[in-house]
Amino acid sequence: EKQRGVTIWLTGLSGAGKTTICRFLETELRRTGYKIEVLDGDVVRQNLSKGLTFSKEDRDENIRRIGFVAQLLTRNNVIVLVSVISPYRAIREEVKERIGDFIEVYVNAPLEVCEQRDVKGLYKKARSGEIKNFTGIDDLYEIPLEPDIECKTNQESVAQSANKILNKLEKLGYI
Ligand code: GGZ
Ligand code: DAT
Repeated sequence: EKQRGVTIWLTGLSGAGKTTICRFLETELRRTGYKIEVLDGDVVRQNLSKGLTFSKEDRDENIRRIGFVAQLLTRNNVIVLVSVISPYRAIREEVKERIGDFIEVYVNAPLEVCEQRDVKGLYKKARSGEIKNFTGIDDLYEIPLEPDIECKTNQESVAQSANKILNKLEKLGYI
């Protein structure tokens, strides 16, 4: 039977666990033989979105570009894993409507937890003022109101978070 494409959109604060969950899913799904692509904010900003800032306009532009690529891949039966903060609700909704086969995952850890993890030392820089407009510190994050899945990464293991997504994919017939 032919594979159906879908975009799995992970949204959440820096350090919430988006990249970690994506890596786990990527490994798991590739092992099973599915066609997968990953669009990670960090990587996209080095090529497709090179030069964009973290202003609202540029974040929305970043999300629009990623949404466009995700749409092309999804309609070609690829499972697309997107890992971006995507702090603004309106643009997330816009992308969701456009793609259709779309699963919104809210990767949720309290700001204090993300800040304590400080995976890349960016919260420290944001607190000291070295980085401006850092999401959660001096920039907005609009929480998803009705995500398809919520992963509470301070209460569950990476495998548990990833399994919630795999179960949903199975239930919806994408895998
Ligand atoms: C948020 C920032 C900022 C600011 C640099 N605000 O933990 P990371 O490092 O890898 O994830 C963050 C990444 C965010 O890029 P996205 O493309 O996902 O953002 S958005 O969806 O809002 O367009 C962080 C790093 O870039 N970073 N400065 N000011 N994150
Ligand atoms: P992000 O990509 O959202 O910026 P990350 O994946 O780089 O975040 O960092 C998340 C950190 O949290 C990483 O050190 C692993 C840890 N972590 C603990 N429990 C987790 C879970 N259930 N899911 C994802 N990451 C988890």
